[in-house]
Amino acid sequence: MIKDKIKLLKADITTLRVDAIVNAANTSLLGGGGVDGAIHRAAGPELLDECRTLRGCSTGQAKITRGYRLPAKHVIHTVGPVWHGGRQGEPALLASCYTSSLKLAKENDVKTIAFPAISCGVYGYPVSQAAMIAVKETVTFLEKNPELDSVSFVCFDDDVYEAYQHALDTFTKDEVSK
Ligand code: AR6
Repeated sequence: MIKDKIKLLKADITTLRVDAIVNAANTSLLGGGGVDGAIHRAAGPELLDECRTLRGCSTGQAKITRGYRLPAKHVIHTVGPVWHGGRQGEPALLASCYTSSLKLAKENDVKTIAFPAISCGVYGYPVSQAAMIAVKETVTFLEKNPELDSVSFVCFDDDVYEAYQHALDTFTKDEVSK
């Protein structure tokens, strides 16, 4: 079952021993606050050195680096959209963050991956809508790509956890009724 491959965690993503953690980065890929800052602090300066070679990343796209001092082997850096009210392509861009990251994971033989709630902090995306997009894109990808073993959604805040729980319940019901 797809739902058995999806986990909901309350954790600091920098502590996870997975093949790849996803970073909610900005287009420069040169670090920032929030989860991006936490990942760079935990990975050490070598991460920034590698990021400098990548020449940035467009919104909705993703790029991969090594994990350096993190327990995770890789970091997949993706750039979520800034929320401007929802009519400037934000849902498609956020969906693309998930699909681009998962595609990059597959291409790099990543079997276990953990996502933060991309765009749900400084970038202001409404959490309930973001959680539905994250879960929907992940379920669709897992249906087509069974080689991926597990996808964790890491929720730092209680409201984020509840939103993902609701989204997972929605999609779990769909799976059962198929
Ligand atoms: N582990 C898991 N989740 C975390 C952690 C952590 N250690 N720290 C924060 N979060 P944000 P965005 C949650 O603002 O909205 C940066 O400056 C946080 O509570 O990190 O995509 C970048 O450089 C929230 O739910 O990312 C960009 O400029 C979620 O991660 C900009 O922020 C995302 O919040 C990106 O903004």
